[in-house]
Amino acid sequence: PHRRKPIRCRAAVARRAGEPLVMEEVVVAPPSSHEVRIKIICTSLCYSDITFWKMKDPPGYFPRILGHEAYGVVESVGENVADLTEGDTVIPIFLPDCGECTDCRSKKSNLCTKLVSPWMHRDETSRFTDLNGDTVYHFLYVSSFSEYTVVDIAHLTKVDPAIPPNRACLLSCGVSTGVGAAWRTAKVEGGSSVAIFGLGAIGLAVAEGARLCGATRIIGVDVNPDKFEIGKKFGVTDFVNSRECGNRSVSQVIIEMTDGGADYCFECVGLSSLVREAYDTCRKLSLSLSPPLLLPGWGKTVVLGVDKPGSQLNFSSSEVLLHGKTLSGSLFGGLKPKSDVPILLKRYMDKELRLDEFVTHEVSFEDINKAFDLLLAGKGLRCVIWM
Ligand code: CXF
Ligand code: ZN
Repeated sequence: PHRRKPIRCRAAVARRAGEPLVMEEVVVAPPSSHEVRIKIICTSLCYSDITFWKMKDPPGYFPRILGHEAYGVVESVGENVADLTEGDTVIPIFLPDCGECTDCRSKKSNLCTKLVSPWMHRDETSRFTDLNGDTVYHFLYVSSFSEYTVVDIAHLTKVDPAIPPNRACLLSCGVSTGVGAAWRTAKVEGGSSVAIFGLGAIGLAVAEGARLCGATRIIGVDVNPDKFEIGKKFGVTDFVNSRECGNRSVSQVIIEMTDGGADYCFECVGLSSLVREAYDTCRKLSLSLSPPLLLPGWGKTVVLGVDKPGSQLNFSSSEVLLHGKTLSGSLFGGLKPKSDVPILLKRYMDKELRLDEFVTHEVSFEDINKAFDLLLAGKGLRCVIWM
């Protein structure tokens, strides 16, 4: 039976860019076709929430309900929903998996082509209104900073209810992105060497993924020396403090450590200059060999960080040709949300994948702005917000 009544509930609304979220009552419409209304149990803060909270350009799409890393229970379903029912436990994922488009049916990609506006639903309308009757916009198809939200079924992965909500929610974005980048995008093999630029939650999740793939050398690069101890929990074996390389570049230091460069490099900060450094760090053919064209290199660099819109990368065509390296992006770690995330959750339940160590803080919904303060101050990895 479809419950077709709007719900009034609490939401933390971003009224203006960069200003603290305001706890207010909103009205959440019933789910439309292909949609489900979910009760959020807990949500965590991902850096993209901060990026889009700060972002003044393009203007518009305020007020907005942020939040996209979460765990919830299906409260009601709309028309044309076959695989989900009331009471199902789910995690929302910003990347859709419609299962029908050419890309979803292909093994080559996780980039479903149903992705449209990051603020609105399939039909480009919002399910949220404030108490004045004005539209409140969605964010990344999820908007989990609300007690209830309406999410398209392409953005929901069903999860085993035995998994604790404050662990499952981590796989809704950040940890999946990092682990997936090593596992699915780079396809790190046993015995390989890895260099990770930036040991925040994403970089540490890359380390965890590389550890699970059997990498033997996992080199973390960060400006904060405390990150080495934290990184060791996730498999980091070596540490380079990028502020303490003297007159050498980070790439020179790591090329020496690895005798020619790391097999896989990951940029997890969001700086194009660091993408360049990562590319320079990955293994290439030695130009002293002759003739060089017959011995291609194999290093692969994966970009995970989100730099400012419009930032550019610079490569000469000859180096691209001669080095034989690969540079790749990775959205959601190359994971297919509906099929790969359950595999990772099972690996957590089997005590292979480490998730517990990512949760460094937990707060109640009223204190959501504290989670923002912590992440802005670079304190901790993930702060779980309980509704
Ligand atoms: C991001 C990835 C880059 C585009 C915006 C969303 N994903 C989640 O945090
Ligand atoms: Zn995210």
